[in-house]
Amino acid sequence: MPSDPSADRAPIALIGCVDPADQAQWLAALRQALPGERVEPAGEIVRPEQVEVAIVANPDPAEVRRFSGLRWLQSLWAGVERLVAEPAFAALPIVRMVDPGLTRAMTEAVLAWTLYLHREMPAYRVQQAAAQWRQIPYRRPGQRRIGLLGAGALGADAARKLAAAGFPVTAWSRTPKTLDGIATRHGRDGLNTVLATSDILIVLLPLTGETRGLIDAAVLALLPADAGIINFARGPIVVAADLLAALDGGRLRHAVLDVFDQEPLPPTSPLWRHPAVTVLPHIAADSDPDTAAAIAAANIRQWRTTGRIPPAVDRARGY
Ligand code: NDP
Ligand code: OXD
Repeated sequence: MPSDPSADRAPIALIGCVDPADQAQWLAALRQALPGERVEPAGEIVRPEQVEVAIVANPDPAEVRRFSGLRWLQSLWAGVERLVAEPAFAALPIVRMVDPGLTRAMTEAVLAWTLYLHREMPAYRVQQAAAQWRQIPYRRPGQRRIGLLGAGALGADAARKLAAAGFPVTAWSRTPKTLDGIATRHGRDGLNTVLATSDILIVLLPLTGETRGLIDAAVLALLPADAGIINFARGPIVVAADLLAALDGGRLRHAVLDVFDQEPLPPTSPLWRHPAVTVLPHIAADSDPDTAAAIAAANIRQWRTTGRIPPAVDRARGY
């Protein structure tokens, strides 16, 4: 009788899917992608200290602490700032999600909401509510400069597709980067150049000690008059009060926000009802169980075969 390789291995814990339907969908996708493993919800694991690897979906760090024998974490999310900030995991490698399926979805969202601003949809929505027939002069994409903060797995692809759609793009990163057909800048000095040429500023940075509060009143003041901003990264990178002041003062035209300091965005937040703000419920690019489970499975299989943990978040950089 063939032996079951999963029988003598500790299970892999799935931590952090709180919605039962969500959890069932992830479990099914992960079990299908990892036929030689037992993937179990964290709450059902009787000997948590035996678990060596956990697959985590934005978990409460306290829940992860129960698993004292962990060798590494595979995140189903691209952003891992909560885990990185947890002192108890300072020595635990965190492998974040880098998935071409997620990148495709994010680029689609970047294109959709860039075109939303570029083709003046917020203004036409307001005009329609007032039964106002007024044609806003058309600008070609070549006349709308885009600044992209973040040129990593997500930002680099979005930059390429925006450039292919005809927009002049300047991408900003921490270290120097070369991207075909795209102007690039890096470091704090490079930021000012990017801001000055961003009719639409798109934020795709990780949340770190350096990026928290980066987009404040001083930074917003460097954008061209009437600029738009899209934040698809993390709420605390943009200082909400400074953003509201810039919108109220008429310096900025419109903000598209998918991420917030507190999620869900509390009903009392002034952002909900602000005429120059489009609120999205963190939907720019959701991890897709079908594609993300395959990436997590490939990482785990590689670790089982070689003993090498896949490339993990760099603690010193914070991402
Ligand atoms: P990567 O780590 O691949 O890329 C990060 C980019 O940001 C890199 O270009 C990096 O520079 C740059 N960067 C980091 N710190 C700084 C800094 N201090 N100054 C300048 N540039 C900096 O991340 P991803 O592209 O995969 O993801 C980005 C973020 O998007 C995630 O961390 C997450 O928060 C968010 N996200 C949001 C989603 C949503 O649905 N709203 C979905 C998925 C992700 P360098 O190239 O030099 O390293
Ligand atoms: C992520 C996200 O980080 O969905 O993956 O925000």
